[in-house]
Amino acid sequence: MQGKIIKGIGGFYYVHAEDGQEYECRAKGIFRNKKIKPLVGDNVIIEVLDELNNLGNIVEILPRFNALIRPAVANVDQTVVIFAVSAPEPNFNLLDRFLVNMEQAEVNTVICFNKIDLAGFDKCREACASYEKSGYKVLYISAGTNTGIENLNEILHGKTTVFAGPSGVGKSSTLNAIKPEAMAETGNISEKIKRGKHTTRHSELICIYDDTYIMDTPGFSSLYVDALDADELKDYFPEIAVYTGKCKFNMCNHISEPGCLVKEAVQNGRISRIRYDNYVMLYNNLKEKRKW
Ligand SMILES: Nc1nc2c(ncn2[C@@H]2O[C@H](COP(=O)(O)OP(=O)(O)OP(=O)(O)O)[C@@H](O)[C@H]2O)c(=O)[nH]1
Ligand SMILES: [Mg+2]
Ligand SMILES: [Zn+2]
Repeated sequence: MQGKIIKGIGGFYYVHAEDGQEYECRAKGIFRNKKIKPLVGDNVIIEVLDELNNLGNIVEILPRFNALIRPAVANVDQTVVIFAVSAPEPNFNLLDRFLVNMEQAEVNTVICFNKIDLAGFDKCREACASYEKSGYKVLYISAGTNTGIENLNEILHGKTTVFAGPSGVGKSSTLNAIKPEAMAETGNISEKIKRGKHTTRHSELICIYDDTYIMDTPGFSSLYVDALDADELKDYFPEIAVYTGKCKFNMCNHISEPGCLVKEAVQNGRISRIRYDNYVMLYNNLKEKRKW
């Protein structure tokens, strides 16, 4: 029988099967030997061991069309990366590292700024305008006051979407705003440290309606940009990538080369200073790493 892994906890995989039931499954030894780990989002074949208690075995993982490492999920159409405009304050460097990871994985990403009720629309727009010039779709929402949720809903239709972002930004709250029956657990922000408690501990796939799924994932606090050369980084910033081969030097990396059109675009505000500075920082990190 075929099904989809909707959750994995402590070696058990919860499979939503085509008979409409949920089975608690183990992955058979062959996967462990081959070092293949089933992922949330995987389409699998299961054998039912116990019909009364809904227990089974995963006997086959069907081909994945993609798989992300962080968060570890498979068969993803797009990600919605959620950051709060306030509480916690947005870390744009972390956001840019996430975006580079998604560009590498070739997964389309929409940026969603949540908690606009805490800062007011104008202030949010000013703070976040950087990303509108980046070529990414940017949404402003408040899961708390149900603002902008329809706009988010529109892009979800017919797709499997990962909700990713740091802890406490409101991923689970946003899921609940979209589908109150999901009743995803949300945590309170500690007033002192302005950080969310890590309430979501396991990635979980939730069916919103036919053919439309959301993966709620635990928050991340660090992310690495590696597995690429410094020279390749420019391909993963869409608004910088369009300048490839157009500067004075054909191989320009837009760092300190003369006649650089990217630096000119930063000067006159067509490319965001925040994004460019993060690009330079990541570029230098990658260059450093290669020396070792
Ligand atoms: N003011 C305000 N608070 C919000 C909003 N959305 C979420 N919160 C609050 O922010 C806190 C964290 O929300 P969660 O939905 O648990 O955050 P999360 O991203 O799922 O966090 P992790 O599961 O730890 O990754 C909760 O106290 C929410 O009530 C919002 O739009 N406005
Ligand atoms: Mg959560
Ligand atoms: Zn250049």
